[in-house]
Amino acid sequence: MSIVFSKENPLFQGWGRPLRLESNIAGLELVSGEVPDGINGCWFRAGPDWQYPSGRDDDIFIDGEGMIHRFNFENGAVSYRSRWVRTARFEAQEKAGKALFGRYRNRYTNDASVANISMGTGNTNAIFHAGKLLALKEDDLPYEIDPETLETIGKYGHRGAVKSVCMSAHPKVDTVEDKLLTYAYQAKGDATKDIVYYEFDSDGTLGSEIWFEMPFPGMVHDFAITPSYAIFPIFPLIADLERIKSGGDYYAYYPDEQMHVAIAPRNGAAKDVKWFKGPAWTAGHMLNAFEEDGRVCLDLCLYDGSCFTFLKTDKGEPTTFCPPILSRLSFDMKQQDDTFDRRPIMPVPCEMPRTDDRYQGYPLQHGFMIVYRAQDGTSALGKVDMSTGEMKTWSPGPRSSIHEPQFVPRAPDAPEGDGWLLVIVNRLDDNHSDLAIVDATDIEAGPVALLRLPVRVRSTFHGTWVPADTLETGHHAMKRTA
Ligand code: V55
Ligand code: FE
Repeated sequence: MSIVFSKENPLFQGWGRPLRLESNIAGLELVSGEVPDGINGCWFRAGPDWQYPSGRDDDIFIDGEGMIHRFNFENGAVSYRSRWVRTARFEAQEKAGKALFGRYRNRYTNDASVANISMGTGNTNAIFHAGKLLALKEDDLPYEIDPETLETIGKYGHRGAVKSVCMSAHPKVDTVEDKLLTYAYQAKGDATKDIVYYEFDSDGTLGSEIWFEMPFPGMVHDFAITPSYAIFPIFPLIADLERIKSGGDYYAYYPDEQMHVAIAPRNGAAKDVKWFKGPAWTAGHMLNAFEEDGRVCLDLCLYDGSCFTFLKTDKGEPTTFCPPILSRLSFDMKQQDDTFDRRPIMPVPCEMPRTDDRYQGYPLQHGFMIVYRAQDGTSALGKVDMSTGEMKTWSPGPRSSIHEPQFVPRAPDAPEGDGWLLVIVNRLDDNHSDLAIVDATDIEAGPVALLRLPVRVRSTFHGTWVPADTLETGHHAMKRTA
């Protein structure tokens, strides 16, 4: 059987070339600087790769099989390991020696032999809670991964407590209270309107859940929390079963629909959910939310149209590129009507916003993100002052791009933003990646350490830092100082 990836699809060209490699590199080469003493633990990330070519030209980058990556920091040395997430889908294809699954989330394009196998890839995020490392994709339940070997243990439904068929890839792990705050959307299956919000205790026991319905089966890729509320932005990227059954795209962009924001009191019920509506804006990723004078503020990378140019409109027309602008939406929880305010925080387009996650839900001073330098695929690390919008950057050099940055606190009780940023740098012309460690309090100074991988780290989506003692005890023990 011949393995041929589409030459028509730019997805498989250049840096996107499938790598299909499980790595085990003990001791990364130090190019410059020194790995700081205080960084001990593991950085886990998830990303897509392609087990086999589907033979189609409509594959999209969010649909590759999951690869879990780990950088292990120990006594100033860093090792790297990557392993496939051995999902049911992966194993079925491995057995057949070829792709059996068709286009993104469209089960009607799958081989008949896998009609009852879920399409989850585990390619989007890796989180650690209650002693378990989980690989996530929003259309399936988590896969539990052995944090030591990165072998896949199996699908994980919180000991049967989870009634949704899937779980978001963007949970919030409260590393101070050691809780997992998460949700599922289209929670009863493809194109269903159900959302469920879950809170899990420090031992992984389900504490509370709130079920409610969306106005349409929209995309809710990420959400936000504050001490009192869970905030769900529901965008007019809508799944339509008729379109899906006819072999079309899972999602389309509906410019005549509205975005909706559902704000649920965390200790409340479905009847307490407050709804807001706005234009047909979209977003993938939230930076943070917080409460202020009876309002809820939500900071996110907002697009004035579709956030995915590979999607068409509901009428089958192409969607046009519009830049993601870090914006603040503000919701008056006492007001009677369903409107909200919007203002930009920073004018430079950015994505994959991250924070010092100990302070998720509280007003933040610092945001970290990828800023785009040009249309040639290069990018830089950005840091924004959330109150002034002032941006600082570190550029990794020519023909280079970065993955989503990861903040590591200098100590469990360090002030907000005091720590390091871990950044994977793609050397676009050199067929390898570097790992940069940047002091988060002075990113313009450049990396305090730069390490070199002998291989590419194919682009990853999201990940998590797990301190060594948390890996050992299974519990998060961070502190908030204010
Ligand atoms: C997104 C990403 C996904 C996905 C659906 O960024 C939405 C939004 C990485 O996979 O499956
Ligand atoms: Fe995401």
